[in-house]
Amino acid sequence: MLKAIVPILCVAVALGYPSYPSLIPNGFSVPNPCGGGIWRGVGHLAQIGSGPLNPFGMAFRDNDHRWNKTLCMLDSDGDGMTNGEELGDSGCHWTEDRPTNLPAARGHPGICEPVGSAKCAGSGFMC
Ligand SMILES: [Ca+2]
Repeated sequence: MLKAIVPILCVAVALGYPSYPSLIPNGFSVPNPCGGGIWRGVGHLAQIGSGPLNPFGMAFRDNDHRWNKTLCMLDSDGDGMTNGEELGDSGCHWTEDRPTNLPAARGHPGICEPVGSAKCAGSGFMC
């Protein structure tokens, strides 16, 4: 049985959790605060979506991987914008089951922006 489970776990680890972006507003189009393009691992410190979690990833995990008003109203990265404002759901109305049309994401909810600014110095994150 172990021989059957180990390969499955290895594939799951290698792929990460691709469904998580579908559980948050604009999860597949969060801008990269370190330059152009998209930050694929919204809950991670690494752009590719693996390794340690960023503050938003920790809050998402602690909220049972659910987007709701509680997570929406948080400012996980402490940059002055709520997670909802950053992800284009400033009214906190988006749900996984009834996704609404949203404006584009304005920022990254897990990385204090602008990166390298005085207000973000305490985050320790560098591009
Ligand atoms: Ca924020």
